[in-house]
Amino acid sequence: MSQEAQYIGSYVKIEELPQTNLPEFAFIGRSNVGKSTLINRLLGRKNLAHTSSQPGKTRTINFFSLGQDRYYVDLPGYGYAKTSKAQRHQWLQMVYNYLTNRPQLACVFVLIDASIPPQTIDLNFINNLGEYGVPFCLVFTKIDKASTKDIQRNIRNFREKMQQHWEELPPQFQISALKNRGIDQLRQYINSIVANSQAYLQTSMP
Ligand SMILES: Nc1nc2c(ncn2[C@@H]2O[C@H](COP(=O)(O)OP(=O)(O)OP(=O)(O)O)[C@@H](O)[C@H]2O)c(=O)[nH]1
Ligand SMILES: [Mg+2]
Repeated sequence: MSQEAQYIGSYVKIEELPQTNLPEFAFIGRSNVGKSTLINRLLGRKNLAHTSSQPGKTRTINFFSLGQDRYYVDLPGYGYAKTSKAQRHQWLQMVYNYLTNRPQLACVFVLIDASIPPQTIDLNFINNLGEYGVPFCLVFTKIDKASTKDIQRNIRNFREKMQQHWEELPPQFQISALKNRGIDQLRQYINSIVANSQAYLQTSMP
C-alpha cells in the first residue's frame, strides 16, 4: 500500500470535516510545543504541516492523510499569550467540539514539553479531557532540549502531578521531533491501532 502523505484540508467547523470512517489521530498541546513538527515526522515530510518558531502558527483543524488508512489531525495549540478573549473562546469551542464529537477519533496525543517543569495549563487540559471521556496518550517532547537528568525529572514530576487526579496513567512516549528520537515507537503504536480498527471494521461488516 502506498504511504503517500497528503494535505487534505483546513477546517473551522465540525460539519465540514471529511466524512469517512478512517481512524484519526489528533495532536494537541501548548502553542509552540511541536505538534506540527511531529506530524511532519510521522508523514515523512519536511513542512507539509506548517511550523514556526513563533507560537500561534496553526489556527485551524488541519487534516493530513498517510497512505489510505489514517488521518493525522493538526490542531491549534492552547496557552498562546497574545490571543484575545474572543479568539480563546473560539478555540475552546472549535477544539472541544472536535475532540468530543468525532467517532473516528482513535487517539488524541497530548504533547508535553519535557524540557520545562510541569505546567498547570497542561494538567488542566488533561483533566478536562478526562472529564469529557476523551481517550488520550502523553507525548513528552523536546527531550533534546535539556540534559537527560532534567528531562527525566520533569517527566517524573509531571507524572506525580497527574497521579493526584488519575488512578492510572495513559500510554506515554518520549520523543524529539527535531532529532527524530522516539518517533518509531510512536509510529508503531499508531500502526497497531490502525490494524485493530481495520480488523474491527471487517468483523463488524454485515
Ligand atoms: N528542540 C526542539 N525543538 C522542537 C521540537 N519540536 C519542535 N520544535 C521547535 O518548536 C517550534 C514550534 O514548533 P511547531 O511544530 O510549529 O509547534 P506547534 O505546537 O505546532 O505550534 P502552534 O501551531 O503555534 O500551536 C519550532 O521552532 C520547532 O522547530 C523538538 O523535539 N525539539
Ligand atoms: Mg502548529
